[in-house]
Amino acid sequence: MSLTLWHGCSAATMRPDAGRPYGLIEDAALVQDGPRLHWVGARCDLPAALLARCGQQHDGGGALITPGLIDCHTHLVYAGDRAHEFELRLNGGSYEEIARQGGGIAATVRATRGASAEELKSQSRVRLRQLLAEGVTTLEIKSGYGLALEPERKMLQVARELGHEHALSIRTTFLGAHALAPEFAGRVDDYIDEVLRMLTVLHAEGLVDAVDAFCERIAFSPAQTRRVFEAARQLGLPVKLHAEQLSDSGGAALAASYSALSCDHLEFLSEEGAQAMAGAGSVAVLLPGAFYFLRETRLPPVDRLRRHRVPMAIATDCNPGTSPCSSLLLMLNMACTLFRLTPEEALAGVTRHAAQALGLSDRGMLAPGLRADFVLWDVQRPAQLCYALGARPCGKVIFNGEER
Ligand code: DI6
Ligand code: FE
Repeated sequence: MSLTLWHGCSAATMRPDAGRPYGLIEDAALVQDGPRLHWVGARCDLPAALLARCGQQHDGGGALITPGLIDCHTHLVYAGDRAHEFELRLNGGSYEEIARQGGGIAATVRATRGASAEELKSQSRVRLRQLLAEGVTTLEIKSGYGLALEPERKMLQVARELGHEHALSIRTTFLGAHALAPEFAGRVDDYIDEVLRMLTVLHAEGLVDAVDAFCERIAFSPAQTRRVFEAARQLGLPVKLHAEQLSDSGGAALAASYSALSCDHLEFLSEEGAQAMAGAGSVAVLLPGAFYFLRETRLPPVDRLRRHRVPMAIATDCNPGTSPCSSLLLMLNMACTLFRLTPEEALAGVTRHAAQALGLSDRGMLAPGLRADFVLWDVQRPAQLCYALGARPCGKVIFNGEER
């Protein structure tokens, strides 16, 4: 089979071993063999024999090529929105009032339970397409607004179907332990029993790639989280955790003891937590959209993460309550402006490290043998992807070797 050459471009390979920021190659050539990259390097180093095998040749027109972007933490499948709560609060309404009117996560659970699978899919598709338009080629989607078997299954099925309808990869995460189901008020441990039952069923149906929980004073305790992780381990599923978002409950160290793929949020991460994550190889997923939208003041300990060499990923956390956001490029900017990541760290956070946060070793960089998922951007330098607000620099997107 003949190969395809891309030239007339620069390439941010994001390879850490390249010895240059972003693994940048100025005058680059990429050779793809169908769905895989075959050769990536400087155009002048492209072997003549390889060039001769390239049946198709594309001139990138000076584009910057990066790996396809990866949004590794979203709650993208949900029904309704919470704009009304947003408005109430800005008109002086209190949390109690909003809660009394049935607001918060409970409102989204009601809307999601009440929506048909088709309604849920069409509402979620709008957000998914916004991410697609920004060069996202891999997307994680969590359940957690069903909180009972049928609606959790519906959410995961919708997520899988969206993946089949669009040219991108979707990874599903079971987040039954997101909030207490209303039917279980006052009986949290009984709800965890139910979460374990749901997990077993949904895993058997092939709907679960990973397991997550919300470990926080307002959600589930470390002991309850541990029960969920034990069940995941029995099923051979990797775990992740919403940890240390509003307080330090030791969730990151607990997750690390289960070799978590990632710990997410982490504003209150301790020294011990960071150390445990480093030892376990867990990725720190930072979510600047939630930090911004909740007007948090406690920053995630980026220097601590750097010191312990914990890889940092960046994601949208797309959800109706705390991060109503479907722009990963905006998150790149916020990771830099709010969290003071360098543009190189931010870009690694939506490519190489985001792949690692999902346990995917076949993507996130431009290198031979990896998936041919890449984006041609209408920019000259990688930092421009982090710098501009509201720009639409995404040109061609190649997914699984084919133009999308
Ligand atoms: N942490 C959060 O901040 C969100 N979920 C989570 O685990 C809240 C989601 C919502 O309000 O709908
Ligand atoms: Fe989240």
